[in-house]
Amino acid sequence: IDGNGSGKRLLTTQEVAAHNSRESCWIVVHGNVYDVTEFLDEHPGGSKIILKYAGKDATQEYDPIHPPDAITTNLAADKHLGPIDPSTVEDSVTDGPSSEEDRTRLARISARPRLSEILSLHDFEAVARRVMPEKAWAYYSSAADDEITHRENHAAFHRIWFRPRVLRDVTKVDWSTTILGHRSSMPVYITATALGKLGHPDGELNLTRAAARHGIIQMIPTLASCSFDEIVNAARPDQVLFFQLYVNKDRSITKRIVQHAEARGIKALFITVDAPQLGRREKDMRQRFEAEDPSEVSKAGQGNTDRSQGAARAISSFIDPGLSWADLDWFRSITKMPLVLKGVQCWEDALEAYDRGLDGVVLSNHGGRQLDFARSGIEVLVEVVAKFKEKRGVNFPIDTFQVFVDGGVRRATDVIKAIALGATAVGIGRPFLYAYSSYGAEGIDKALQILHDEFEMNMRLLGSRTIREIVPEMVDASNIHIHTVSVPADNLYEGNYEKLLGAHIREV
Ligand code: 173
Repeated sequence: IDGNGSGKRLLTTQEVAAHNSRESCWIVVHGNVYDVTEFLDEHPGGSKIILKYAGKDATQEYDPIHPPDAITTNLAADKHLGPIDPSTVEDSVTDGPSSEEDRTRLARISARPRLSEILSLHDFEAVARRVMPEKAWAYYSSAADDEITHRENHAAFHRIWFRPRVLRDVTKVDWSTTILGHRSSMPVYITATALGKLGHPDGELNLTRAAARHGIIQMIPTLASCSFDEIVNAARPDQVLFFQLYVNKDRSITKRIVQHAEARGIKALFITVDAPQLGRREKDMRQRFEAEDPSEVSKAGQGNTDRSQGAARAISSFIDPGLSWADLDWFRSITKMPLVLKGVQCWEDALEAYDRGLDGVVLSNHGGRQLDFARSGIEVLVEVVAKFKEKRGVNFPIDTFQVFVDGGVRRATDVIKAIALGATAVGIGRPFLYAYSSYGAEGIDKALQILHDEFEMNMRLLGSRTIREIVPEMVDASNIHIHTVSVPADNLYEGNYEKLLGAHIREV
């Protein structure tokens, strides 16, 4: 017995390495050794991924996709074998098996452009695609089916044009605003995205710290890589945070999560309503499939979890597809936080939310990751605003029911279009992930600085000195519902299509 406080003997790397098979499988996570032999077939992500690390340190693979305490709470205490003896740990163990890929990646990282060369949010995406771990890129960038909605989300902004005003003394312009009653330095919030550590070891904390530095609001995701408390602890005492909620089939778990969030000072609850089942993201699924070693598949193929759908689907099985309007009264009864529905996609549901006394909606299709051919949030905004006026005499923006949009936002002009049409603020997700995955904390600072610069210039050019002065008359969205222009190309279909050839005329 060593003096490590656990009452358990230190284990050596060599001892752990001997348990490297389906018959006896030990792994190391955060310096502790676990016997996962009997857990293999219960693992929601399948046994194969664990077996890849049998007898080795799995921390790097484990971290992005599990809450820090997942292994200690899911494994019986007698499977916690004790700490590893640090003096026996060599680099080769912690490096993990993907060092080949890591080496190529390091070379790419050193060849990435200087941050000063990055001029727009698009640039971060171009860099991220080259420097992120392949799996992370596949996961973040993927979208549902043919990714038509994913591309339409950005393309829809191309159908809105400006009607600027001139000669308005725009020496001073101010693009700060309030979101659900809280100050924000711009009409933008960091929306929830899962698995933040896939792109950078600090994961979501990159976003929390940047939100503090730049005076904007972060929406913490249910499926963050960092634990909820780690994120809240990283925030400044007065920092405003929202929380995105996936509703568990077990409502007592959801109740605990929601009430804990409220107790920790979270200012609004965004209930995700567009993901009763996770969409098929084929880029993500194919990447995993191709990375598989075919010999391992047959050896490990005894589990009954469907592993072909990637990690996201495996960890999302707790989400309740039975969630319905009838549940909303219950949410109202367990929390005083403002309730916002995230993922509303037509005026009928927005109006239902309004009539039921909710505090707002996010017009969103989940970054194109759910129902392909769902319309963009910005298009839905136009119909929501028109119908609220027609049916309830409401003129957005109003304080008592705020409308948000996310999806495809890359420029301050995209945000300004949404504000002009009646949105309170706009959510940005992927571009911030790409920024910190490519350049860490400095990357996200730069991304936010770019947005600020774009706001300043575009407000001057539009003739709006404040957010209130960005009015509907400043945009022409009359073509927003016309889908015959700028429909994105169907790349997969076109790639497979074989051209018809004319009659073959023989040379004479
Ligand atoms: O879009 C997503 O990938 C997402 O929301 C999610 C849901 C469950 C698990 C992981 C990610």
